Amino acid sequence: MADFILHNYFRSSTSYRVRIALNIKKLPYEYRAVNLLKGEQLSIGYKDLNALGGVPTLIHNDKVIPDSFAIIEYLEELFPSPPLLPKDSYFRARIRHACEIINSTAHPLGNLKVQLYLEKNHGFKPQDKEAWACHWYAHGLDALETTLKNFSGTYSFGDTVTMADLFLVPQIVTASRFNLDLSPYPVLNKIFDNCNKLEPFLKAHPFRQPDTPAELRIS
Ligand SMILES: N[C@@H](CCC(=O)N[C@@H](CS)C(=O)NCC(=O)O)C(=O)O
Repeated sequence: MADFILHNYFRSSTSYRVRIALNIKKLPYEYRAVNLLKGEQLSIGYKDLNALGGVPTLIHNDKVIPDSFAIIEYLEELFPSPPLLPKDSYFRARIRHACEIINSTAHPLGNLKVQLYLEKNHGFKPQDKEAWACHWYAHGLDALETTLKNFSGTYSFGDTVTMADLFLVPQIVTASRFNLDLSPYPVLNKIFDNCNKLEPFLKAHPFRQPDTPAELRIS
């Protein structure tokens, strides 16, 4: 059995964060697809691994680690090279704050379970769901644009990839899927383009995964 098994879904932005981290740290893993559209995240077997019924979940030598942030911090502690956080405590705090803007403000409100709830209980149509997601994604990305103006270089924090980039890139990909206008974010777009020149990011892209449907697949 592989040392690392990643339960994830090609299109999930939280899964995408972890795939980038594993690629940066050069840790091979077995890919186990959890099809969110079929509700596989809610099966009893999967919820034994991840009580919230979300992806990703990492299994490392039989140890179960749910949640992308917990997984990335775990990998960073066990495999500190190359680092995703600098040594300086102030910058570590600011990077975690940038991650949190996405992790707790932008991403959760566009999540599938939220969308389904709005559809079922409040009669949201596809265009209402898109407008809802875009509103909250913009709320997070506005704050991140303002924040990263002060810290970015080639990447979110200076010229070295950090954890913040692992959260930003998947969120931009998701926001563009929901047709959010990304033109107000020149700093974020610059970082996005620079990250997407790097192999660990390219390899982790949703359209290059084993469960990517044939019609979406890119080389
Ligand atoms: N904070 C969690 C969130 C996990 C999460 O919500 N993942 C989404 C996919 S991006 C999911 O599994 N959604 C399933 C659903 O909404 O039913 C993490 O970072 O891992």
